[in-house]
Amino acid sequence: MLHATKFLTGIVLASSLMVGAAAAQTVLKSSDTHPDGYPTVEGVKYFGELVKERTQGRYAVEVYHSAQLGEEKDTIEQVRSGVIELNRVSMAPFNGTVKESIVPALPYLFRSEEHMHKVMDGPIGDQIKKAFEPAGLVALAFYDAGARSFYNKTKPINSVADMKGLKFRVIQSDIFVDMVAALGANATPMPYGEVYSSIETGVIDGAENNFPSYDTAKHFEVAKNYALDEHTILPEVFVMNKAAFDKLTPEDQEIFKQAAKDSVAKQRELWAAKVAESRKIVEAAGAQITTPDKQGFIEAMKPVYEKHVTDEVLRKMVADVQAVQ
Ligand code: GTR
Repeated sequence: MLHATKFLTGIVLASSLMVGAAAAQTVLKSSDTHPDGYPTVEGVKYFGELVKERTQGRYAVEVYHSAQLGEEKDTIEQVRSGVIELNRVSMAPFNGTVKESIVPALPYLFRSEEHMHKVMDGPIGDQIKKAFEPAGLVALAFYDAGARSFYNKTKPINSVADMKGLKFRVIQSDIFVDMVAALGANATPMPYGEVYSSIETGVIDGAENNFPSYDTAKHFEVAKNYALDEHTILPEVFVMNKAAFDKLTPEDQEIFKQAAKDSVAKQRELWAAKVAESRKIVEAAGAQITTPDKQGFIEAMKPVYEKHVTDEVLRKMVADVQAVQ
């Protein structure tokens, strides 16, 4: 009996040591404004799986989706200060702090998603990644977010003239405020989570986003007129707190970078499928999609370049992007 108890105690002790070893795993927190299943959430989850596998379980990633940790601007502060280690956000909220992030946000700079991929996967993308470091961040990857377009509850948009006087929520960046002003409309930057009720109550007429956001945030329920003006093809950025990254061994840093790179391919695949699915969902729910004359939008938004492309570094970057075939 005594022996049996000793034996059992031994097993309990051994298993609690194993639990102890598992608990030594470092769990990294990552934020995302989108719901579970959204391509960015799944991209980061995939990154986490690869990191876990390739570090033999020493690191794991927990994704806090659906803005559980707060709105994008707040979570950017959290990842910069190290409260959380990872974050997947749009690049637009960085426009005021990371100068080079302005370039991919410029209206109609990218000719297509293919062009954007070529630029962001090449030396200009690396230059933009590097520019996040002084902000205390390592940009691990750029993810797809398709093209942003305007939608509103008031009327269908077929030309720039139709935009006049409408009130739009824009993502939190001065460039977007100026884009809307250039079209003769009014812009209000506000957190993503406030958009639905602001449209519903008439504080604003609409907003601007891609099909998957328009769909999953249910904005199509309150703003039925979606105009495919496609003013920016702005990618998302997946960032890591720099101090947390610097603490990794060089081997682990490579594992993280490679896992991020591998997650890009996965996210792009999921993205393409989601765009098609979301378009179907919103159309079935009664969204009216118009295809306005893009040339008018391109011409009207030219002053945005004069105002925001203000130095040699940015001018060269814009020219470099345009030169990528
Ligand atoms: C989405 C983007 C989000 C968020 C949102 C917004 O397209 O994926 O990260 O930035 O737009 O408009 O706030």
